Amino acid sequence: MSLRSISIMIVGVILSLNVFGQSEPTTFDNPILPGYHPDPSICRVGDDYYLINSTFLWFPGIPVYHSNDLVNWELIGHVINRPEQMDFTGLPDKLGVFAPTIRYHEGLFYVINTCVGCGMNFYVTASNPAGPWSDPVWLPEAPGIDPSLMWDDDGKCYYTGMTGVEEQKWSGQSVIYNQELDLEQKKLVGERHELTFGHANNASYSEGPHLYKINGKYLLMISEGGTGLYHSLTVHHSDSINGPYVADYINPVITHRNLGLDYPLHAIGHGDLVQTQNGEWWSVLLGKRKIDRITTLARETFLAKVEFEGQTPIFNPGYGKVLMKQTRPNLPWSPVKKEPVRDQFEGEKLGLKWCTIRTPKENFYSVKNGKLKLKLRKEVMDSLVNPSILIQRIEHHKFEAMTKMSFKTSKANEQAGLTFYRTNENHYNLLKDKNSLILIKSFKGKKTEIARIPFKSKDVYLHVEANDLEVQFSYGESPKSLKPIGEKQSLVVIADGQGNAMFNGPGIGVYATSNGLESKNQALFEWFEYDRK
Ligand code: 6LW
Repeated sequence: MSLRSISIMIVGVILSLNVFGQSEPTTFDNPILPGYHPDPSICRVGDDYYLINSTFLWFPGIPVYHSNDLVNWELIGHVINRPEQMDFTGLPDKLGVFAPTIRYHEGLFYVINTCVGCGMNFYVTASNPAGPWSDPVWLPEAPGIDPSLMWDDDGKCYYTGMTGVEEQKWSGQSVIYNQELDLEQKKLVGERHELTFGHANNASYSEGPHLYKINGKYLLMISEGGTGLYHSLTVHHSDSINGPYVADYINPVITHRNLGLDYPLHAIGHGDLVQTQNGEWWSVLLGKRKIDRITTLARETFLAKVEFEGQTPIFNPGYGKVLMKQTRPNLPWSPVKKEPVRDQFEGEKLGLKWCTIRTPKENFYSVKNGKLKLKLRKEVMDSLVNPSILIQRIEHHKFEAMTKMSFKTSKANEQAGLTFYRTNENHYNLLKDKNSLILIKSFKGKKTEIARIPFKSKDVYLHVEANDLEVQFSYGESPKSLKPIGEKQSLVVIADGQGNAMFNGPGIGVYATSNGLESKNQALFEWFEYDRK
């Protein structure tokens, strides 16, 4: 080999290494956003991509992710992050902000959505997608859920949504409709048009519509079958925005419902389309991974290639299903800075990944001098209120989490520790109280004390290790001397379809409560670690 070809090879290797020293892969892995990331919606501005998800009661709500390659995503902000914007108090975990849509038009980002149980349909705008987002503009005249927006060539803005029908001809029948949205008057105007009930003659829960104008024709993409086993995406075409819409013979354009109960990825549906600056089409959609038919990580966001044959979008040509690995989009590889495994609570702000449950009405935590301080308040996580809880998404079937906590109390009612939360009725807590550590399970609202161990010292390491469908809690006075507390527990407690755990997803984090009595006490957390195994 000549010196010249060696130097060309070296330059080639250097060019294929990006700033973070990783070589550029040719493929990507699904899900692109693992863990609780349902109902994805996406838009592109130049070579920037923005993606949002539904979050029900988690606050801040509706995360905004940014990417330049559709594979590496960075959390840049939240659409709902001021308590005045929305009040989730009193709502069960399956209500709150449902499937949102993000769009960009003439210098402004729009998110349109439904707060179920808390005001219904609204939109917000921002010139920077990282925020701040405006206060909601409510659309009380818009029935139903799952609103989407599109601008036609004449500049008019159209709202597309789903709602129930007065007399159902079959179970779960619903209708997709559109109406003009006058952004000056901030309300729906003109006639409402029924676009479709879905492709199947027994289509249930036709929902999650998005309307696109592609090559001069209108493409309506919707979900059918409900967000579980029968979920699917169908498309419908029209020459006119208000219809009539004709179902595509190829429908459903994608589904996993025909792959059998044991196929490890199901519930594929609720998609949105984006065209890259290089002309490729891609879709983001939701899906559920399964272990022994059980889903613990809830609905996650997947990416699939789309190619148009005429007006018909073909999802992953040659496969027709969502792939766990495939050739990545033809876009410059743009890795984002990885979150450190250990959050040291530096600075004065909590990282964007941390959320609470329901809208906080008062400050219950602070970050200072490398510590997270959590106030004990009388609220408990079993009630439909905002308790002193901070959690982050669980993104892996096998993971470990640990925190170092300092907490002391002389009162029997005060507790603080680690929480594995799905809903107010389904959770595990490893808590320290006056003189013990207790592992408590709540399943479908029934609370069981699994183990109690005498424990006196102020500092404690609380640890959890999840392995697919099982979880082991442990504790110690040092990370090297962890001891199990209780037997291995089942993660069915926080899985889909158990009690009211349905739309939302699981989180891991910290919790403190004085169980109904006022308190001035607080728990200090020095760090919190979360890592895949
Ligand atoms: C979402 C709708 C749905 O708005 O679930 O079952 C709702 N279908 O599309 C919550 O994700």
